[in-house]
Amino acid sequence: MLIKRPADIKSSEITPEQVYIHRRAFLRQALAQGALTVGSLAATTGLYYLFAGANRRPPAGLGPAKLSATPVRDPALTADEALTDYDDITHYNNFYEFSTAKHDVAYEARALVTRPWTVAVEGDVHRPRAFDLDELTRLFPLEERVYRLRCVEGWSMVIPWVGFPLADLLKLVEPLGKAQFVAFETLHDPKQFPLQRGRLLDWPYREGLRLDEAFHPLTLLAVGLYGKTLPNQNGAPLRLVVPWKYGFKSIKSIVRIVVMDHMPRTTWREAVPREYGFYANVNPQVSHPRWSQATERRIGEFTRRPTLLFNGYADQVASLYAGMDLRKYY
Ligand SMILES: Nc1nc2c(c(=O)[nH]1)N[C@H]1C(S)=C(S)[C@@H](COP(=O)(O)O)O[C@H]1N2
Ligand SMILES: [Mo]
Repeated sequence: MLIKRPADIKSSEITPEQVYIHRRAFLRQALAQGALTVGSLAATTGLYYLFAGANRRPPAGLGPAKLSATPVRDPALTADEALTDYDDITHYNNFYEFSTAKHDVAYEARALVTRPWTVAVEGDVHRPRAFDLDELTRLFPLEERVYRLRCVEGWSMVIPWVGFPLADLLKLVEPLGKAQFVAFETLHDPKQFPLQRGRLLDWPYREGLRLDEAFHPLTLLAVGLYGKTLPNQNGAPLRLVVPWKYGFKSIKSIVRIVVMDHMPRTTWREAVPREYGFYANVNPQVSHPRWSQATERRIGEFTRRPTLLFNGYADQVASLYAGMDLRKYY
């Protein structure tokens, strides 16, 4: 059985990529067969995505709708790099509410109901308010931002997001003087998210940022990618994107944003505190306890490339952490 209750799982066994568990089952099977098959070789190397065509696809017609956005020209805010294929961005997903198998997420997420959708923005603010999703996209001009996304598992993509700065929304609700952090929560709905019926994680998925990180111009609330509304598997209808942090910080399908005066509880940190910290800044010099973070595989490429400090955004964000020991605050 894949989904074990947390009490039965040794912390060394949990990763945001339960692929670790898959891989062991998979290696056992390969060993039992007496040989590594082409498929198993593919799954443990960059060849895996070539087999994506064999995965189940949602029926056509349920897909994303067109979205107009002003492309951002500021090179500090948008990367000039080859984009990852739409098909890879939308069929190689981590979204544990649906599945721990990346290629299955798109299919499992096909019927997620994303309208109507309300996002509550509350806590230590002068003007707490619930926003309808479509109201949000009317309130703020949409921008296209091309960002690198680096997962703690050691892969990366380049994604043309459509969204608006989180700062725009926070300014509207006016944080109180004592505000220091912002917490985010994914929708909790076990009827729609099959894995929320089990205890793989302490649902709903929660994430958080320091207030200055939340106000940073790179921090985006995304409502789309590749000029279309967000596919369900990528966190429709609204997800966070924090490009200088590991991907697990970029929480999907958000329904609640809470400004607070203390550091919020966050899902992966609570599940495996030794492995996942609150900050989770991309850093090639700070290894994950079970693997190095020095290099990464860009999806669509075959050889690994060096991982960059703050995922290549050091010029913009390093000052946020001046004087902090990045090994201690991982
Ligand atoms: N609610 C929720 N948000 C989530 C996750 C998740 O499992 N549930 N996975 C995270 C991880 S580990 C990564 S790498 C990114 C993946 O985003 P993508 O599938 O759009 O590439 O989403 C993050 N946000
Ligand atoms: Mo991730």
